[in-house]
This record gives sequence, C-alpha cells and structure tokens, in this order.
Amino acid sequence: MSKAPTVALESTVISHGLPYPHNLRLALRLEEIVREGGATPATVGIIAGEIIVGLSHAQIEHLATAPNVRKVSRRDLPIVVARKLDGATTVATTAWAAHRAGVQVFATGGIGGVHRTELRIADCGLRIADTGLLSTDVSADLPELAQTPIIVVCAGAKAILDLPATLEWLETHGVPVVGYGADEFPAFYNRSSGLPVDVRADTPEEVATLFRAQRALGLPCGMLVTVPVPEEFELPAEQMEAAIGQALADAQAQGIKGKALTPFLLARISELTGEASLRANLALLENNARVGAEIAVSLAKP
Ligand code: PSU
Ligand code: MN
Repeated sequence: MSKAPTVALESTVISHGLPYPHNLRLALRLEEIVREGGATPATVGIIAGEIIVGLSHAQIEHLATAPNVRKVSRRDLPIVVARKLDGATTVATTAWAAHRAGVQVFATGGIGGVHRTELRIADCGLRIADTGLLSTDVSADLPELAQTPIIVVCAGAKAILDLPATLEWLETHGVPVVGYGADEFPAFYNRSSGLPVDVRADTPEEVATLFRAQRALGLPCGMLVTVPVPEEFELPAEQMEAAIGQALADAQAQGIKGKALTPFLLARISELTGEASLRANLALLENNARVGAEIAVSLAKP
C-alpha cells in the first residue's frame, strides 16, 4: 500500500532560527520546493494549544512574526496544549507530531545534539578529550530519533555541538546515519567533519530501501539522512571555529543555559559571520527540502 508523499517541516527555525523576513520567505519557499518535487509539504507548529501538521499560510506568518511563540520540545508539549499557547516545534516535536500523522519524511536544517563541555571544565585546564566527560545538555532531538520511526533529512549538526559525542549517542541508541552522496557526517556550514557515516546512499531509492528494511525489522527508531551543504555555500572551517569559540565564551559569560542556549549560539554565530552564514543556512534548508521530497516520492511508490 502506498501513501501520498508528504514532507514535514519544522517551525523552530521559523520562530527562533532565522530573522524576519528571511524566516517567512524561507518557510514558504520550502513548501514550494516540496510541491515542485511532487510531494505535499506539512509545516508543523502549535496554534493556541492545537498541534497542527500542515499549517496554513496565515498560521506560518503568525509563527514567523508573533513575539511570544514558545520553543516547544517534547517536555513542553503538555504545557502549551493545556495553556493553549502558540508554539514552534523543534526537530523532536516535529518528528513526533509528523509520525503521529502518518508522515514518513521530515526535512530540516540541523539537528540538536550533545553540547560541548570544554568550557565548563576550562577552569581546571582539562579538555573533554582528556576526561571523557559528556555534557549533561543533550538535545531532546536525539532521544526522539531513537524512538520515532521517521526519516530526518538534515545537513548534520552545527559545530557548536560535540559532533563525535553526538554520533556516539546515535550509535548507542540504534539510529543509523546515512550520508546522502557523502561518506562523512556533514558539519552544517561545512561539508565534512572527518567523521564517517554508517552508510552512503546516492539515490532516494537507496534511502527508501534502507528505511523499508528498518521498518520490516520492527526497529522502533528513526533514520538520519545527512546531506552536505551545497559546495558553493560552504564556509571555511577556521572562520566558523573562531565564531563558535566566541559564541560559546559569550554564552558562558552571560550564563545562558537550557533551551535558550541553542538559539543564543545560532544568533551569535550569524551576527559574527554575517551574510555568508545566513546564505548557507537558507541554501542547505532548500536543498534538504528538495532531497526530502525525492525520498518521500520514492517511498510512496508501491
Ligand atoms: N540547528 C540549527 N537551526 C535550528 C535548530 C538547530 O542549525 O533552528 C533548532 C531545531 O529546531 C532543533 C533545536 O530541534 O534547535 C534544538 O534545540 P535544543 O538544542 O535546545 O534541543
Ligand atoms: Mn538543551
């Protein structure tokens, strides 16, 4: 039995990830790209406590412009629903809601992961590599991937995170990482991280076959499909590393923690790197929506 090809899209990137009006333009453009690819877009968000898989144009505009849109990860769901609040869904809650609605593919920019610990232990002169310590700040995106059977298409995770620790976490919890046309896990603004993926797939059909095998085996988890940022938009790793170091130091100096940390780091990095990082961010999101649509179309074939 085949289902109509649908691609879910998240809303935290709209409300908290990009400045207005880029956010609104991007959200509508991603929907258009999915349609051009022969699939139906379903942007996920929460309006007055109602979880919606397939927001209207007006609802997307609301989440792009309203001042009090809460960033909603899994633990926030009962709160926004009970209090009838507006909410932007993260990768975790978008995946959860999309799967509940029967959607098998979700395209986004970057997933959350294990944060870096280096700065927390800087006082004693140690680095994470020397201690084996892991941050206690692990995004709810990771356990969601471990328990929700959906394909998440992304450009990897930003280098603000501890990428080796993030991949270790995914391995421990049984989430396969697929490199789409790539052998390495991409680092969002960069095409490579030096870290290998579990398998390479060069076509949407190969991804569909992997996902079908995962389902047929009764495995409960999702699959991460990582697509490197298009080459012409890639940023030099040294420039990114400097901006990341600065952003992490600012976050520590200002005592930024919890759910505010990721949006703070992302905003600070885009301030420090300017137009180039914004352009890369938009380009990879569009590219991922295109790949997501191709995979959804392939999965829908009998
Ligand atoms: N990475 C990005 N842009 C984003 C996010 C991550 O490059 O907008 C958002 C996603 O919605 C992701 C969330 O699910 O941040 C992770 O936040 P946290 O680390 O607090 O779980
Ligand atoms: Mn966190």
